[in-house]
Amino acid sequence: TEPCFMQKGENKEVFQLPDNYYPEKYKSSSNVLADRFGNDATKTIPIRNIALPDLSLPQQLPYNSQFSLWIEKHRKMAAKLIDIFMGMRDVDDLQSICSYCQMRINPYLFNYCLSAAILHRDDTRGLNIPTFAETFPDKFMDPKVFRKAREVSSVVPTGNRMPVLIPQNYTAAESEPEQRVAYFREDIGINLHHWHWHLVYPFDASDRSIVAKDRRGELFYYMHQQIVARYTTERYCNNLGRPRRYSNFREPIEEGYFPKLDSQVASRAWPPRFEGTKIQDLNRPVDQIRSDVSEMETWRDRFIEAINSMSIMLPNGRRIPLDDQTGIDNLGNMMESSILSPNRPFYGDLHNMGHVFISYAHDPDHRNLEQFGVMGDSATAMRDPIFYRWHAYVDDLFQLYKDKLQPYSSDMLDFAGIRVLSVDLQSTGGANTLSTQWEQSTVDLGRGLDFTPRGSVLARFTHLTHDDFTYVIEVNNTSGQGVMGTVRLFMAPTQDERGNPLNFNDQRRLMIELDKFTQSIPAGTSTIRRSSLDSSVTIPYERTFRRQADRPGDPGSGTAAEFDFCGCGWPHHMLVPKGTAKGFPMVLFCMISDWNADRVVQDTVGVCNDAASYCGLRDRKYPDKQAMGYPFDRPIPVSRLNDFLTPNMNVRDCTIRFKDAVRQRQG
Ligand code: CUO
Repeated sequence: TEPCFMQKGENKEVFQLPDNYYPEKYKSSSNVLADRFGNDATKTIPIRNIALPDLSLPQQLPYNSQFSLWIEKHRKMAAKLIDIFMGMRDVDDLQSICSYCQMRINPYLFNYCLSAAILHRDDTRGLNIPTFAETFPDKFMDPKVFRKAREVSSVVPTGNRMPVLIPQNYTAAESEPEQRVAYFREDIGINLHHWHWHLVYPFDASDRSIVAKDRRGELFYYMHQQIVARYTTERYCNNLGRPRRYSNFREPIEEGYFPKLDSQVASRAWPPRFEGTKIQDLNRPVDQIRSDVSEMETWRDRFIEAINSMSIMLPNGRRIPLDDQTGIDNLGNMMESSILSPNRPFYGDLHNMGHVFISYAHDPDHRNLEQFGVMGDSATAMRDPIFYRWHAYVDDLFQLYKDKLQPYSSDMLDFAGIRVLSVDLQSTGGANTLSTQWEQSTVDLGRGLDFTPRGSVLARFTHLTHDDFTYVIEVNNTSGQGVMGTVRLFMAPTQDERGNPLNFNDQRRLMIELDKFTQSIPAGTSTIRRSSLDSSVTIPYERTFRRQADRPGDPGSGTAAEFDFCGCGWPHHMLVPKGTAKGFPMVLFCMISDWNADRVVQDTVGVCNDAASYCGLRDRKYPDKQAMGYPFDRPIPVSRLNDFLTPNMNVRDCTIRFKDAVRQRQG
């Protein structure tokens, strides 16, 4: 947090601040500071002295406090600051206001608002910003790492530094069954994806166009539905039952969670939640939060009533129908809730306040002066087992609506003339066997360490990974001419944690999207080969963890704005569930649907479009006309997956085999 200092590789660039930009406490020493940081500078960048806007609202958040988008007071501060950043005439003015803000505004708030502004301004597309894991590594890893890193950075010269090892499974002992899926909950890439998703899809802003992205309410539903499906599958692989729905807000939460994270900004440990804690009425004047648990119940009941009556009550008392086209999008916005909710005063803020109630369960009236737990922050929420219990329940509420829809008729599923003869996986493990294991990778903590001397400090962490594989799809096209199709690939478990076969309606909700792509299909028989690396769900490891400057030649890179949008995407190393040592049975599903019915006519050249399934496209429509999750998003009135298949679909039983070994990431 040095006020006038920024380093790029070997070059040290120094901002030259106008005198009035220094905060009071530094004013008397501004010359000393400028000398200290400026003496070995390779370049000095003068900062424009602009007429400063009113920052009193965002400055109300103490510098050393936590920041949460789910707290309305914080949200208003963020909206104001984003407005200020968006309103700057040009990049020089933006740079100027940022220099002014950096020492005055809470760093989390500042970083969020600047990231949002960079993402939404036209003139910041060329700007290079570091990944969030580098800026605030304290949100993603064991604080012991920082002590070691401090040691390394002050004793060992850059170049000779060995990576600091981040332990695996450090938050609980093996006697805690939930710990078996800690590799998923605490995965750095998964948490980064979730933070990015919420950055790209904010639910509040004074500029409505920042929120009003195409089908954002539906994507809120779908992306989180997929998280629950993936997590449930991981649980089955680890002999754990599906997440129990957090549906009774009066019941104690059985699972405790002890995050073992320290906030470097707040100089505090993140508070834990003990086993058996109940959420309680909130009264925290300091956060301007006053809400009773009964309010959540009222919102929930109104949400369910809307589904039962298949209509939404508007503020003027009229009702609009929940239809096939926009129903789920409206419900997503009502549930989250976002400012696009058709009636926020009436339907309230169920999902967001669920996060808030849970994150303050340990100190609902602030008598212990504690801040929120990990559920209060989109960068950390997925670490806590209750996240999945809450989102599984939220998903059940969405399913109530989906269950009201007519099942797809065969003409909404079939593709005349197209027959999928077979679908197979080819990988190192042999045909239709996927191999998973641990892998160690490194991330640079240099930027997030708030001490000198700095420079690169690498941390090595262990995560799940899988061997690359290829889908091989045999197609027969009897239409007599070439056609365009959309290939949809999903995978689901076939049995629960006890080895009992899943009934199809449960299995359908566990269909994990693996890939979706447009394919030209010549007349006659042909073979489609598709690499797992090209998944429309994931982004490559490099994009999750490295800033753009570190990865020249990466096709998805190019600009920082692109990078920030492109930073959204399921981490590729988590594409495939862990499986088991003896092999966990899954079923692979392939459908080729008619592209003419699916296509969205738009120009996507130059748009980062390789993780559109969960993240959409920047400034574009969601690139698939079908409902998200199609063809499994609606109830299906058959009892076996095989009975559901139309000729343009096929399935293959496959196995995921896990090897308990660690390999090093190459390169
Ligand atoms: Cu992403 Cu609850 O919305 O975490």
